[in-house]
Amino acid sequence: MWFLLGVQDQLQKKNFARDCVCIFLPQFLVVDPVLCLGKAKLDEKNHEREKGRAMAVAKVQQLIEENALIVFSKSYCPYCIRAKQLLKSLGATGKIIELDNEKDGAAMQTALVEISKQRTVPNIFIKGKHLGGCDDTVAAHRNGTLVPMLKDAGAIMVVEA
Ligand SMILES: N[C@@H](CCC(=O)N[C@@H](CS)C(=O)NCC(=O)O)C(=O)O
Repeated sequence: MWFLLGVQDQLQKKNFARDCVCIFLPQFLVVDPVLCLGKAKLDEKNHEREKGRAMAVAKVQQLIEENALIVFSKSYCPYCIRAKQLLKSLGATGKIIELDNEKDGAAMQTALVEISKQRTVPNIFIKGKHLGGCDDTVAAHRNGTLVPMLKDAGAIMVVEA
């Protein structure tokens, strides 16, 4: 079902083109209200999706900023277990988020891709800086940079003698 609408000015024409599925004739606009409704619903869905994405990015960014050491992990992931064990063995303390136990874990993981360009877990940050995954953590330990980084972040307590 199509409606034929008279279009008075260019602005009206522009707004219709943005909000509706329509065909322009020289003096008229042909509008399908069913398709218009479908497009409005799709626009709303995209808007909600974008809102959810932005919220997840903000949440993850805040977690990274607020914690000297943070490990985004999955409880069953062997690489995560290895990285957490290594950090624990060094006496490091920090926040661990098991994404598989969080209701917005999938959204957080997508946000992590945006923030760090890394999809896999573990995804580790020290003092707001992206360290990487398990391999990167092990490599940093082997080349002697991990402990100083953790100390500088305050994630390992330094006891003055
Ligand atoms: N080389 C990576 C391997 C990490 C990895 O493959 N993790 C798996 C879980 S065990 C993963 O994130 N898979 C994708 C997913 O769970 O979405 C590292 O050292 O961290």
